[in-house]
Amino acid sequence: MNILLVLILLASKLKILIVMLFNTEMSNVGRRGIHLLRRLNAANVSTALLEKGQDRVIEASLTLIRERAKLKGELVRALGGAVACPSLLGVPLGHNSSFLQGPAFAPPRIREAIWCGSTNSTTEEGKQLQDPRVLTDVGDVPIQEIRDCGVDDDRLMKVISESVKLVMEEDPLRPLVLGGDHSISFPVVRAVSEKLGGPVDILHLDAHPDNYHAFEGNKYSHASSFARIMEGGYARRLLQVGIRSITTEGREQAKKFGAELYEMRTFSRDRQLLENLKLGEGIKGVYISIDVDCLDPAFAPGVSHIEPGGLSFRDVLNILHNLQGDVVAADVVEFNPQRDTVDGMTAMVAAKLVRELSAKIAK
Ligand SMILES: [Mn+2]
Repeated sequence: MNILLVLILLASKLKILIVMLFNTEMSNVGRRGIHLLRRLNAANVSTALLEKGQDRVIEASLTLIRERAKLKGELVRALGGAVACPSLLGVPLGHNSSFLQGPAFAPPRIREAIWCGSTNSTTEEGKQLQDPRVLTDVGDVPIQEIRDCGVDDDRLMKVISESVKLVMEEDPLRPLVLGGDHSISFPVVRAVSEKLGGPVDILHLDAHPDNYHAFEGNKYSHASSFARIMEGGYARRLLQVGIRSITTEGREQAKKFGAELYEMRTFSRDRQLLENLKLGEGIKGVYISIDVDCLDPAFAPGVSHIEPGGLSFRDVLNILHNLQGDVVAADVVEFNPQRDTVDGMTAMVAAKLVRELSAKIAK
């Protein structure tokens, strides 16, 4: 009887141990992501088989974007009269964030808020968003589906660039990209510059300069995208506005790249200049990158990196509305729905940024 009791006790202890081990293993898989699974698979599966499958998935993903862009381009051209038509392209990528990965879930929340019944579809300066010549949509790059097949970031970044080029292929469509974390700006700007055949001027609104050489060893980090952009020669001028969280390395990198820093601590002095910008002259145009955390958290709490002391929503709109220049593409990044208020206030903020950018691009 005693022996039986001991055996039962041992078995339950063993079960607890197994459950603990299993949980640890699962959380490791979760943390290290699909690349661990890829290595595990690689032991038993030939590389050729894996790569062939990845090629097919990527081709299918690009085909959907290509065909949607073609259809939307045909529609806009058939309606006539449009010289530039912004087209949404979602890039639901969050794994290059250094802290939280919620921005991967942003594109559908932003779309939902753009068309939310609580407001009408007219932009502040009177453009009608229901008109496909003012705003169209080619859908999302299926980031998670591609990563799930073990595709690495070198290739994934190329897929993002390729997707942007497919939109630009369909004149008069211009990419208006929904992030995602800020790492996506590198492949997007690269594609825009390569497709247009020269550098652009970049207006970058953000609490952070995102110019680390390789943050935490990741060259594709969301904190390193502007280092990649400047190294690639994709920008002539880089204006970074709203900056209020910058390290010594950040300042050194900004100096090295010749970036023009407009910090919050001197915003009242710089306001006049920033509300009268003229960019992109003599080159391929202007690219606008808006990190939602450029705004003070009072206006936009749904971000991963809450940094007090930022721009008001009206400050940002004044800068955008008054900007003179041909805006060839733009992105809105770093909205994190997992940190938003229950009524989705930051989603509405991100959506209004997208709506006003659409009005700025459309002509
Ligand atoms: Mn930021």
